Amino acid sequence: MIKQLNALPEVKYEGKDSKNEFSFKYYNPDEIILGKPMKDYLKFALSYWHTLCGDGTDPFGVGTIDRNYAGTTPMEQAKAKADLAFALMQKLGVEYFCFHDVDIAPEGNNLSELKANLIEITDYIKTLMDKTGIKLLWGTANCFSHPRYMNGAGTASQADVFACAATQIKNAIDATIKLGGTGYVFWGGREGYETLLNTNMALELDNMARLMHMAVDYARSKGFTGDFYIEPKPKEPTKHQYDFDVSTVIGFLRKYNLDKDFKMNIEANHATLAGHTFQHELHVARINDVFGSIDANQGDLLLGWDTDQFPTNIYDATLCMYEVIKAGGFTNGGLNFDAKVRRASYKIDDIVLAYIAGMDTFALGLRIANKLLEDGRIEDFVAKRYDSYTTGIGAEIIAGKVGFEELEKYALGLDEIEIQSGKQEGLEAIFNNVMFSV
Ligand code: XLS
Ligand code: NI
Ligand code: NI
Repeated sequence: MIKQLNALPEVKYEGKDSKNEFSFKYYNPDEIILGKPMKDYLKFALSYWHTLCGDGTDPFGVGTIDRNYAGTTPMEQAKAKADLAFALMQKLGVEYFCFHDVDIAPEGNNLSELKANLIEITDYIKTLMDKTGIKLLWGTANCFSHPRYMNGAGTASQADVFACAATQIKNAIDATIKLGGTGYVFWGGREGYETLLNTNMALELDNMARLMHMAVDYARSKGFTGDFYIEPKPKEPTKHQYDFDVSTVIGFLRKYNLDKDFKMNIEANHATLAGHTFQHELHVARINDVFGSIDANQGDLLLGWDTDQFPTNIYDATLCMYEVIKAGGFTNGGLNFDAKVRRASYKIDDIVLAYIAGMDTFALGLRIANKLLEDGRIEDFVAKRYDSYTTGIGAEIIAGKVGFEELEKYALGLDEIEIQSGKQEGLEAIFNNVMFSV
């Protein structure tokens, strides 16, 4: 694969009229938008698992994507895989990556072998990072694929399994710190249940919180100053996942006093699986000060699972970047393409084109979101819609100066109220007007 990749041109910005498919039409990394280079607003990251590991296997067929990394031993293969990852990021100008422990290191036969492999491969990856300037956005541990986690990891019914999960997370935190990562993710792949008939939900949730506290205590003691993230997802692989959506996770974090250390890593496809829009999840995180990072992908609303497609929907990307701008941009987080090419897109060219499509989609989304804010009509409408809370009785409600007695007295003295229009269609038309005049 590396040979085919090397044969491809370096991907550069050529503008929207270019017909060169190996060029960016909207992503111009150093162009300043809202006072920052686009690349700093977008902070694109490569997902190691989909881009370097997934082979297109589905329940009906074997892999279609060549993952035969040159090298005889699993470690040699892991190194060849890392070489390909860094060559690909350089070709695309992607400056960050994200990994699970077992994406980068051979799993070996037991946890000790995994630990040793992780140390060896991170030494190697560190040299590639130093050479290229590419950085780690976040790391995580895969506590869902191995059969030992069939009943969960932090929420497993057996303490021995809990101990294995803690061990894997400890070593993944060490790897994250060693590579200078600014985030550590918890995604609860098996942290949920299939049936309440066999489940002690109260204990499982308490244990999950215990595991997270241990992770925070350990990482902070080792000097980690980045963010911890929970990545909400309502279902799949379990029927009910405990990290269901942003609101549910906020309740969990507050109950267990984890809200100082944890933020959200929000994935577009998980939002829609939870019956929300991507913007809804970002918005809820933003207004609760837990917006952290994004897994940028998109689902297929006609299918009911996490299809993890590369994002190409400009409307959703615009609303996403609108929220990101309003959140003040990313601090430790970024836009990680937790996305995979379709099974029939089996060539390395397809992976490059998929990243170009995703990066251009978010670059265009950023451009349009910026225009929407400059245009100001939507923002002004929202501000005016609530202006009754800035004076008179509204200001008194906000200031906590009135209660039911005072409000009753006030309301009984009112004449007929002229109720405002919500003006949804008009606002949608403004949105389209701005979107298509970019
Ligand atoms: C799966 C998740 C996973 C996380 C990292 O649905 O999106 O890929 O991002 O464990
Ligand atoms: Ni994800
Ligand atoms: Ni996902």
